[in-house]
Amino acid sequence: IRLENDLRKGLERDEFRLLYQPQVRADDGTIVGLEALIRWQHPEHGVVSPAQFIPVAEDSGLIVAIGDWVLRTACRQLCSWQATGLETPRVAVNVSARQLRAHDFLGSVAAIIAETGIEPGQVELELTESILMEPEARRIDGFHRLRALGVHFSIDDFGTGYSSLSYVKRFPIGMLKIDQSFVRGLPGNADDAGITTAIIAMAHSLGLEVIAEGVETRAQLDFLRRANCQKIQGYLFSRPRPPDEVEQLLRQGSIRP
Ligand code: G
Ligand code: G
Ligand code: MN
Ligand code: NA
Repeated sequence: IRLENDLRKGLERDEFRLLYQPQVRADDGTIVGLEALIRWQHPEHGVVSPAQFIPVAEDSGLIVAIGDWVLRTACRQLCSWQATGLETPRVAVNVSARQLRAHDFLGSVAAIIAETGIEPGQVELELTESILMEPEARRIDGFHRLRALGVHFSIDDFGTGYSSLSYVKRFPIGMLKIDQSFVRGLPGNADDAGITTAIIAMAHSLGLEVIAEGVETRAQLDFLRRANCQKIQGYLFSRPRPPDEVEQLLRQGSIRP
């Protein structure tokens, strides 16, 4: 209850901020996306990880307000970069299951896109497999409406959930994000290497893009390049960074591993 109250106050007092982690092309390091990752600067406890407060936000329903804040802040950031003449890649925002179950989440996405004036094709929503396991027709419609506007959808932490893939047929998914638990064991662990290779091949045969998360070493990158993984995200290229540092990277256009 303490943390819940603090979260509520934190929203009022503007204690949250977004970091952005670049996503790059595997072949030449061109920046092709930014994942927005929330941080909470708590007045007493310092920086609190979303791993700690997102579950509390979900249980209390505050995830709806926080989720709207994240999307609005990310859209505004891209628009303000564009206003200075900077070309921006798309921004990916994490969506929690509870947020999606909340009343008219997809409607609020459309409203925030309209309100901020961002080009819808610059927005990507990261969904988890569990979200897609409980579909209702109305919600699937909502996804297709946003997709028709230009919004992109990806599956986060791919391979850790049910991976039934039947949802790929029903939802307008464009990209799979290979979970970092598989990337960690590359290239030496035979299971991780096999799973990673299989996910990449499967994505390609379904016409989906694929990105590997949590890439930390040159050996992991080399393996993923040979396996034809198109995109990379991880500390090897960049940690999640504050907007002023990301702006410098965007001016460079690409990052060396
Ligand atoms: O950035 P970090 O590795 O600390 O993130 C920890 C977890 O918090 C990850 O699972 C990440 O997806 C999640 N997370 C980070 N930012 C957001 C956000 O804005 N919304 C939601 N729902 N989850 C987030
Ligand atoms: O659940 P999700 O995939 O959204 O979580 C992403 C989390 O992974 C973020 O909290 C981010 O800080 C973290 N992360 C990003 N790149 C790396 C990396 O190369 N290594 C590790 N260990 N964590 C990473
Ligand atoms: Mn994510
Ligand atoms: Na992930």
